[in-house]
Amino acid sequence: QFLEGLICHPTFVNAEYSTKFIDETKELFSFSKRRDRATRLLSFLGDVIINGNEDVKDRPVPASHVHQPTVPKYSADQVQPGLKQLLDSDGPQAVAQWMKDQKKLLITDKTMRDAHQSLLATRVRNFDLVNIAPTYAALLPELFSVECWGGATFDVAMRFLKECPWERLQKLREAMPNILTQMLLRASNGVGYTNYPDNVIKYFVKQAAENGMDLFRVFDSLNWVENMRLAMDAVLENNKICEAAICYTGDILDPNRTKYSLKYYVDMAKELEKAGAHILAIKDMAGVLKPPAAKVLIEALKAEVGLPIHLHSHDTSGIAGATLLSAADAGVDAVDAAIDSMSGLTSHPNLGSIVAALKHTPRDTGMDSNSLGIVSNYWEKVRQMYIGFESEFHSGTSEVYLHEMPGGQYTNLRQQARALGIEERWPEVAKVYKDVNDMFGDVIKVTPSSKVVGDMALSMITSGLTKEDVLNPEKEVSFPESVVSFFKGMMGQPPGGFPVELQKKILKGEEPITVRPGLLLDPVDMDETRAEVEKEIQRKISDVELASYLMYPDVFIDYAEHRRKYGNVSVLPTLNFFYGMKREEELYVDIASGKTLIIRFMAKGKADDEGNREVYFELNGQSRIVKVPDRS
Ligand code: 3PY
Ligand code: ZN
Repeated sequence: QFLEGLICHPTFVNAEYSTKFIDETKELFSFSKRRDRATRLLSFLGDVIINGNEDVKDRPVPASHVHQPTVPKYSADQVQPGLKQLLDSDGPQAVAQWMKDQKKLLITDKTMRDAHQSLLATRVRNFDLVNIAPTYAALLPELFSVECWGGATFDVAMRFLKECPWERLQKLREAMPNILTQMLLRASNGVGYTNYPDNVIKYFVKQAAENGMDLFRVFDSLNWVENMRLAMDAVLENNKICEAAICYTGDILDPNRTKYSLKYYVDMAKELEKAGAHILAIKDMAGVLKPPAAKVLIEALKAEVGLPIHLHSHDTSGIAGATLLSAADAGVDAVDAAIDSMSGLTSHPNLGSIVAALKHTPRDTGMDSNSLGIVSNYWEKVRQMYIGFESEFHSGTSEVYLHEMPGGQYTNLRQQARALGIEERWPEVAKVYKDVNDMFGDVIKVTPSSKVVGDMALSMITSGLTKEDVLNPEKEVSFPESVVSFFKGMMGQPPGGFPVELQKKILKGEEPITVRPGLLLDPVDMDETRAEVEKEIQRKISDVELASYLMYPDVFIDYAEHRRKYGNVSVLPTLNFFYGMKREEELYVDIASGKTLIIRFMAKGKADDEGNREVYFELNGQSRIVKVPDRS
């Protein structure tokens, strides 16, 4: 390739070269970079062919007819301007005002984040998200926003999918230039499970804003407004849309559940309005807001608060669609839904059905059902490739009103139960989850407080403890780390405080904190941290990589090592990423714009004395061999 590059180079062809030509013509060597990228990808594929991808081990495998779906191509002139242009030209307040001034029911599509977090253990890869994004831009410009980032996706992208969450954001932004991008930010818990120092949260929000995020839905897992302000202010400082969320739990119509009353929600909404939110979200993370309660809640909020209201729910019960329609009647401005083939169960109500239900009514969404059908067909095919991550749930369940488990946690907790060998005892897990909630003082359950409740429930079941054992001051109990941290106040203060006796038992004499945890955490020295990371991984890191490290230090280091060894594996189609290649299969891999590798898997060799096996490929027609340690 070097010679080929040399003899074809115009300077060489025109005999205009001097003795310095080879030293000064860097592009002559660029093939080695490309070859290096190719070698790393072949090593990855070879490893998956020999050893399998650990993440799908012992999971159901897609049927043989399942394939990577193709997408229709749209040109840039088919993309109409949308709300993104309004945000960029007139700012976030103009978007909020526009929401209130118009009558259609606005819809956010959750498919690219919460829906797959709730149905497929957050495993949908950059490849499948970015592929369909131009279709969204061309066919679905009426969407209010596309939630495509944040929540658990940040962690899972690096930890399991070995891909860069920031690349996801940048590529989606580029592919959907007219649609608002939306993310879920866990206030001071960022996109993690613990409280981060204030400067880390500010840095993270700035990076997200600069890399393509438009609308930040900010919530605190205990509905503690004090703990939301910092993240909200960071969004406001970056001139992006600040959507402050109230997590909904309990039942405002149940006279026996007085802790989370209508007044509680209205008061919190007023606080968030004062704190500078542009939009108010009602985040019904478990899907327990019933249709009649939605009407009462939305009417009250519309009467008492000036902000546009955005309702989020999950369809675990099977009737969340009715909740959205009831809220639409009551005047809610926007709702969350998922594309048909990714809707229902622990995901969200069906977007296409909401659109159809409201046709020829004053809240007609104006969205086109045919376009939605095209997008839904794509997701249906994508979903088939992720069958390994599907949950066991096949129907809606009214049990959700009892345990109030968030949709995003449902499938994860079940995976955890499975890893502990107690999946068979799922009904018991759900019951103990409720007991833990009662013991902990009826807490709001959403990441990370929901993890605290889930960890405690699993720990009680695996160690055979009852509620009475836990509450008995005489009985020695070993509490999970997350539970201790929660009772120390490290996730903030729950409404109504902690149950005092249990807190004493858990903290064993240690004093809890009562202030915002961020006030006690020292700021991170960014330059020093950057230098440490660069030393550890032996290369320079970008600003967004620093943000990844700050959120998940160990996960980032592992991911960086994977990337060093195997390159950017997000360019591989999903079936090949999870299941390797079939013999004689030919694969076209776009490693950069205009640069495609043609990979054909030929054969596997026998293991040598050191336990390595050769894997034979053809790369762009040339034979290539990679050596892989056989761990199978
Ligand atoms: C998350 O924090 O990831 C959630 O989806 C909470 O509902
Ligand atoms: Zn959700």
